[in-house]
Amino acid sequence: MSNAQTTFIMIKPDGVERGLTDEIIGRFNRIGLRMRGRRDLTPPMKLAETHYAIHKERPFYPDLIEFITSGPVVAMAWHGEDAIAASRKLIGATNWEDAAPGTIRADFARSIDKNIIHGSDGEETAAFELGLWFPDGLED
Ligand code: D4T
Repeated sequence: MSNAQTTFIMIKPDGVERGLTDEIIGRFNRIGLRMRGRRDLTPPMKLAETHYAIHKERPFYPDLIEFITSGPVVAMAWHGEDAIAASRKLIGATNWEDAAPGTIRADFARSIDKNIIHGSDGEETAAFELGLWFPDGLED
């Protein structure tokens, strides 16, 4: 049975600054996902606050907003079979110390707050985040 999904992926400012964009895009291509949109931008404050609204009450929220608006990110839409779970697996656990070997965070992240990349954690989140970052829609 097919379960085609589109998920929202963002290379965070630390990933872009460290020159990991092409490496990361290569990994998504290699697991068979297809890019349906890409925006390179420094997130405006309001966009960052809406994206992370769910974390508003958490102690790390102010630093998280400051970090995500600190420089360019690469916002992307990736499509394919079980794209949400497949992407989360490729990315690895939030904390790099718990991330499985060979995942993006295990290979490149060395702190929990600057952890290179974001991926939607479910279908509802993916729909919300894709609408937020790609208000003009996606490519086929
Ligand atoms: P994102 O949303 O960036 O893909 O991360 P995760 O889905 O893996 O993790 P999350 O939603 O729990 O955390 C969102 C974001 O907050 C940062 N963070 C998280 C932090 O700075 N300190 C913390 O203690 C936690 C839990 C990292 C990711």
